[in-house]
Amino acid sequence: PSGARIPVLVIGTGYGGSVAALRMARAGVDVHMVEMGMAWDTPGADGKIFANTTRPDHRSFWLRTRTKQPLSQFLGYPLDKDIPCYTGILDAEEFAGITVYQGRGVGGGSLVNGGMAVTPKRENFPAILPSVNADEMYAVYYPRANAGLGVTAVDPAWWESTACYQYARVGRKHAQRSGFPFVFVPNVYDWEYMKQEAAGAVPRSALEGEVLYGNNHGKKTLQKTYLAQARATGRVTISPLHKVTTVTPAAGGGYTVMIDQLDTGGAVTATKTVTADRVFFAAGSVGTSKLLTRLRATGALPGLNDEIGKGWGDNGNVMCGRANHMWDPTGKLQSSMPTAGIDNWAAGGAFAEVAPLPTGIETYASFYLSITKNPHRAQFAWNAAAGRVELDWQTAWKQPSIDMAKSIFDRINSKEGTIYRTDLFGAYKIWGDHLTYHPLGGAVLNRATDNYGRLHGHPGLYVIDGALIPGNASVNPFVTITALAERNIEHIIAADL
Ligand code: FAE
Repeated sequence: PSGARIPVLVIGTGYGGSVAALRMARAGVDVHMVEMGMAWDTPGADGKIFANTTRPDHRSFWLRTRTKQPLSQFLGYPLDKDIPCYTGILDAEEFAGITVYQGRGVGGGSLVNGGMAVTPKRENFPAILPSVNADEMYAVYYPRANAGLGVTAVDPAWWESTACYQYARVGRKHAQRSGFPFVFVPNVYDWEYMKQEAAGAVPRSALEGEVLYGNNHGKKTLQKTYLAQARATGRVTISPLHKVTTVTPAAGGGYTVMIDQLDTGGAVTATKTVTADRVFFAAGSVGTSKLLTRLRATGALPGLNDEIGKGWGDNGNVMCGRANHMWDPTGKLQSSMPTAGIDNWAAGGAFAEVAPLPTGIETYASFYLSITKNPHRAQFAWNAAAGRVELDWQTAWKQPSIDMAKSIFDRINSKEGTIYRTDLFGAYKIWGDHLTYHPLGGAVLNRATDNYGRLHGHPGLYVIDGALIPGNASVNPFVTITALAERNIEHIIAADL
């Protein structure tokens, strides 16, 4: 209720926010979570909560009148189409040099992501989070995160035989024939459910191509894991369609938080104020960075230091497709949950996810999302005249990522006698270099905050999401975001609460 005083307010319900809420609630603290997106717990007119990837509708995008699909073309035909403006699930947030895809709703990115749950190699960890004790992370917090998220490995025997991973087996064959290490990657999808999908015994989700606009079945999103457990404590409340706009010190201690209530057209229907003793920024790398950058620049939080907004990276994301020969079909049935990667990190700076292209037809295409060791870091800044936060990333900064991805795919193409696809990202364009799925940084650990996420200059304010990680995780990031949140919240509960 407006005007209330509460002990803890958490901004955002993604990985960082969900870990913080569960652990504080279990420690006996009442927690209120504020989420700008929808609850995603009610079926639409078609009986489904989420829209299919191949049939986007109003539920698919956050306040857009036209879709902005990551793969904008197929066989040279543009795929985007008009849709009603709605508080849909996937935000294609456009900055000058990059489009940043993010999940919107209770569960954050877990609603829209591919579920790939990757723990980085131990040897790569010091470069990811240099100030964090790696022994503790690998002994305690990565295992805790993997358990909390419900991470499991695909049954290898089933993987070898099922039609829906033909594309991944082709990916393995080509990787191994060129001498690259091929690695299996765990996932949060319920593999028993997927086997039942393949057997025709249950409604299909991963095998119906569902992913970008939500999974109606099978995927263990945060709604089913951390947030379900948090709610079960009876101490956690969540307000969907509420967006935090301002956090500022309150006269009697604590922080005054201003919140806009939204309708499903995105209009503000009410403005509410609460006072919280502690506020956790868990709005995601972009959401947290935008809030903190504006609040610092406008004087609402004058004590924040000048590391706010710095150290942002795209996790080196770059996409590409390869055209296979007719004797290497990738299958018309493709599970939307990836299971495998090509690891050329040490030698070439690239880890390539063997990604699905679930079109329902045989495409003879192999599709990859590469994570690369891109050295560029961008900065958020407040543009007072325009009244918005901007990011100075440049599209040309993807060139090192393209070069690193080529360390894998040029060699595979040469070995297989194949070529790149040029019909997926625009006419004759090979590289998907205009986007990221993995925004990281902007309020970096041990710089904008102390070594546990306490913001400098304002006791009682914390960052606990992907904004803490300085731009690159060497693999898909949500397990690392979750594990770091587990580490930080344990320390904060013991020392501060
Ligand atoms: P996040 O999950 O983004 O949660 C932040 C939440 O805060 C969101 O629900 C926002 O709506 C909300 N919010 C923002 N601003 C406000 C505000 N002012 N007031 C109230 N609420 C607000 O943050 N990662 C993997 O590891 N494996 C994958 O397979 C994978 N696939 C992906 C596929 C796609 C298409 C996308 C978009 C991402 C993928 N990711 C994947 C990335 C992963 O989902 C992402 O790193 C995490 O979700 C980030 O977690 P955070 O807790 O930082």
